[in-house]
Amino acid sequence: MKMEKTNVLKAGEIAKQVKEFARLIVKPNMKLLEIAEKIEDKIIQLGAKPAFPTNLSINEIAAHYTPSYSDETKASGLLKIDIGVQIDGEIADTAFSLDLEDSKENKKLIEASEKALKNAIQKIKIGISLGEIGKIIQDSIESEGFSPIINLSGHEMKEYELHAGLMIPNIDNKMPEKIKKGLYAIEPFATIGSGRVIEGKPSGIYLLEDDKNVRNMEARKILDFIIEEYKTLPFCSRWIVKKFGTKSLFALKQLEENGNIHQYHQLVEVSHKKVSQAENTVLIEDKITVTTE
Ligand SMILES: [Co+2]
Repeated sequence: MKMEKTNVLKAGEIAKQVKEFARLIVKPNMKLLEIAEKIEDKIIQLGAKPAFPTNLSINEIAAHYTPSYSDETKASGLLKIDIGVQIDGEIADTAFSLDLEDSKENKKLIEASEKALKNAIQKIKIGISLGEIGKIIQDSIESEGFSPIINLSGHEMKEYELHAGLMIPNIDNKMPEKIKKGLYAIEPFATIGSGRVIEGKPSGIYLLEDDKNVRNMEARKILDFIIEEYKTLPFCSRWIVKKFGTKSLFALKQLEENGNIHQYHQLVEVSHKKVSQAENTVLIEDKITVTTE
């Protein structure tokens, strides 16, 4: 599938602006629901769409937390803000972490993932192996006294495909496969824990799996909306409730049971220790362009 470079760069520029906006507005004790809605409204205001529901994951939750429509959770601790922007399916994926409790340890963890991201981007180019990039990330995080999360990784992106093609490891997995031209998200995670995530509670984040028929009329209507509006990009129950009301929650359950949509789980650090994340999107051609910075 061809890539529209103009949209790739524009999505990146918007993601960068939204990240700056988020840094300004997020304060301790602000509701996650309000943060997610402000970020997603900003993306739309700037002329794009969310590429996935804004992830707002606190402390030991590494990823895949997005507020539900009635979520009362407040921002606290070590908060990771993972933002996706898309224009006609071309994606920018970027994340940063905030210390909301003035903790020295949080700040060091955040610095470690940021340093790993910076070092990986400095070295990435056509022909470098995946294992070599993983080694740079692992060494950067370990030299700060922390561990990378070994079962989370960066990823290639294609039109309407958030996770496509190559995976960019966060450890030296010795993978000899080489980076080629394309669009990649690099996302190191650092933790004081043992460095692995396991599945937690259902996240309310979904992906279209199969457009096969579903008997229930309401479910069919919602499935048609999902196909039209999100295509093969992730969406969440909060967005569906906003459009169709709370009665749509039952339809979502039916779609999941019928195999039309897949629900992700929250990803939690196995030893329940804090996790930081940093992420940018990089366009690899003969030259390297960080689209989200
Ligand atoms: Co990503």
